[in-house]
Amino acid sequence: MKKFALAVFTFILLGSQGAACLADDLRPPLLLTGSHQRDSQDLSGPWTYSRDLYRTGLTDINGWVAKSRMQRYRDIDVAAEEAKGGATFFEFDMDRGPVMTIPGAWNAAQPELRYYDGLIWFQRKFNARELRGGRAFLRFEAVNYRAHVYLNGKEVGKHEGGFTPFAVEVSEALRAGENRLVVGVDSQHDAQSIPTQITDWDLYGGITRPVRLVYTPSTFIDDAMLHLNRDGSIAGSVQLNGPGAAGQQVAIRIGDIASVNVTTDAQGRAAVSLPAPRKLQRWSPDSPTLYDVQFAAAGDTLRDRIGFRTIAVDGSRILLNGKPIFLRGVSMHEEEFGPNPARNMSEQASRALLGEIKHKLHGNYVRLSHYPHSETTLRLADEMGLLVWSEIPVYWTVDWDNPAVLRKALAMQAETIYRDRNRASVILWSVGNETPVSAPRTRFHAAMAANVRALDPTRLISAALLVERDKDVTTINDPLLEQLDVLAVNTYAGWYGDDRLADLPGLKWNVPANRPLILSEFGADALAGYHDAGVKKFSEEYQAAYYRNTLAMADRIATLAGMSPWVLKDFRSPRREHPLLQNGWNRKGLLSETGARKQAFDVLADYYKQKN
Ligand code: GCB
Repeated sequence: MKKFALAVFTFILLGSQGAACLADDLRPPLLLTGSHQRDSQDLSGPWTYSRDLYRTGLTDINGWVAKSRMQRYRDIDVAAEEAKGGATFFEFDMDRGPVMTIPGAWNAAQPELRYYDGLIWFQRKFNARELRGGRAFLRFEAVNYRAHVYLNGKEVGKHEGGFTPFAVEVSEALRAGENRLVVGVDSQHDAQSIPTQITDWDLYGGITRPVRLVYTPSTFIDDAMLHLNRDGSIAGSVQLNGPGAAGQQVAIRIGDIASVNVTTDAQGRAAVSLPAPRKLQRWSPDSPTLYDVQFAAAGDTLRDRIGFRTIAVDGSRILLNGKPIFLRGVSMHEEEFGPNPARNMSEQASRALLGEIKHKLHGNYVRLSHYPHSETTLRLADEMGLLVWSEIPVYWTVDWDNPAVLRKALAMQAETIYRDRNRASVILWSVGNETPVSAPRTRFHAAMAANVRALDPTRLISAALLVERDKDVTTINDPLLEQLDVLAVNTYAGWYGDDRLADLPGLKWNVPANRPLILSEFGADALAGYHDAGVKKFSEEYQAAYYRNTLAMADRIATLAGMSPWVLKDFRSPRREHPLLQNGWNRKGLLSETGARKQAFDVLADYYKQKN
């Protein structure tokens, strides 16, 4: 009977696509949540590398080259070979290779790699200590787009997806003393990748976020989560990993205001539930209270800083801690810091960008587009008090009818949710951006929405939808609407197309009266420093006037619950090749690539100030 129920649920989830995946299947086998606080070694710093233009490390053409030279180099124990006086010449010899600083995209590292799109092998040597019964893991926060990981000549793992973390166990392959880690990074996207080859942002291939060697006891806490329920109770879960995972007592402490003990089941899992302590202060943008939370079990301790708040929808309003809130936000790409961005978000860079939103724009919300941003950014959003929209790059179009692609999307979504579900700042999981309506696409998104609801019923689901225009009336004609808690639309009237700016305030929105609506994007390009009294496109004056008129239009949408105009900062995009105005940059930033404020920045800041 249970099996039958499961099968029915799977069918509902995936409709005719037939692939069987449920939320539980999608739990990454290993999470190592909070590993930055664990006993670990940061492998940031100089790595050597070798380009592999013919992809020989991953290819065996018709068995002619049984093992390519790259593969031989990668799989050999170089140190042992040299010690016994063996081969010392390798064509892909990374001991002598050029050096790159990791984390960071290769595009910014060397001029010749600016537009390199393909495979690069990286090597890092490091010393490890003896494990003495403990275990060791490599945890990568992000590798764009595919990673092939080898330790001391042995393949230890691979991963697809450029923005989510993955961990591999290396207890067997690791040596006390020197180790050689080789990672093949393949930036090539295709029609079955997520996203596909064409987006409106730069490729940024490489090991773009930190890599750590993490040490744990033989049984350890792989993941632990707590949140505040809408009924006022605190709930959560703990997952242990290891031979002693079953039947363990887990002691949980929330600051000095609450503590509770639970016992794990046969799968090493325990549910947590307790009444919210009377002293509990709710997290909000105005008062982003975080508690030091500690989970202790089997000689292991996992720490996190967690905020407690509720998020809900009531008619057309979004309620934070039971009170209506208007989301005063902006969209942001991650990599855009400094004139030669390398998609390496240091805490300082992230703080600077979020600070612009919070303190200068008077915002309380950020759309982290179009993929999961770094853990650093999410933790800072918690700390600084910014609400977050999070999304995975199911962008424009993917191979909707392909079950393998759906599985990738669901896995990516699960990796994101498991990574960030302790972040109070995250209130919205988005399941797509501007995907043209069709039956297979709607089925795909519906499966994603069902997946999100199963993984995390405490947050709201949205998607940035396309709209239809008939004369001056805009409609959302999209069956996906039924699956969403919050409707969101991208609208570019006054920029793309022929609308006159003066007509924007008069545009009408035919949207459901009892659902909250967010303007997830609106924007216009401006080249910083280009002024034109005639208010020509690409001038700062045009962008500022566009904002004034679009905000006047927004004021007349009765169900509007927030907005995240496009975009905080100019960002690189290879499809933006106008030789004078763009030069490879999308110029819709309120800030230029060097951080200069354009006129529209003040227009939005003034608007948010009076809305605050
Ligand atoms: C959009 C996309 C965003 C683009 C933007 C633009 O609707 O969601 O990724 O960069 O428009 O500038 O056209």
